[in-house]
Amino acid sequence: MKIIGSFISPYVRKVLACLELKGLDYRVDPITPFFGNDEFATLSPLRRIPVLIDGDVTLCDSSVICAYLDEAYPATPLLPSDPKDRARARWLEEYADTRLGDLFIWGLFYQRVVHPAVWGEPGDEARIAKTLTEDAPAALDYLETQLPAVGFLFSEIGVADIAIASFFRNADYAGFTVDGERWPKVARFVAAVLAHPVMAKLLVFEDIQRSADIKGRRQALLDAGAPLTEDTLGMREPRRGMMRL
Ligand SMILES: N[C@@H](CCC(=O)N[C@@H](CS)C(=O)NCC(=O)O)C(=O)O
Repeated sequence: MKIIGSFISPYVRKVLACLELKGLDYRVDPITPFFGNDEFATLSPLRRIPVLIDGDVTLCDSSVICAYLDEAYPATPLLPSDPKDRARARWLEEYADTRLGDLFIWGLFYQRVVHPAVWGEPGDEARIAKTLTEDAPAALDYLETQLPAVGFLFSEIGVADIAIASFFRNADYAGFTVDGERWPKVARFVAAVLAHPVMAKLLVFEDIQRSADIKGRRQALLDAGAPLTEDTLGMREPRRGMMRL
């Protein structure tokens, strides 16, 4: 199986962690968002990552990909078995991808990390301030009512736990930490999921990607055991996709 994506995307991380949880073999075609060539656009019409290629099937969108993985490779399920729990897991996955994505990716990580690096300009300070003072606290208030005081959401770790925690790792990269006194359940839950072996394993590759010089990055990742394919879809100049700015 091939995943087109970057180790530091929260949506890619979610898919890779689910592949790890299921013990499936995969390779990553390492593309940086906004730098995809025309072939990438034919595989991903919204120009977004991740993309999964499994034999003759090509799929976009992390939720579609994880649902496919769970149906095609049912061992170690990503969802609980009870219908009500399954529905709640899907909702929390959707809440993470949509709301936490808006806040932590587009409101913080994109503004503070991606925008200066890719477009060479500072991000939107007003948007960062609104995210930090209003929108993120409201989301954490909601999560505090949804997350358990111990363990994972359901009996075993699954896609909803992984999706939620994945966004907090990018929030951390953008300088945001959860106030454990105000949101103790969120702080404990995020720490527990990020410490799980399937997430911890990926952190090694993320650290290299964030710190290694771009010329030495590929070799550093390979040396650390990252399962990479050839880099076939990148290009030199970034191209704006259909970003939700
Ligand atoms: N709903 C999609 C969102 C994927 C997404 O937004 N990925 C970002 C990287 S974190 C991307 O590729 N952005 C490029 C763009 O919007 O042009 C999913 O769950 O896979």
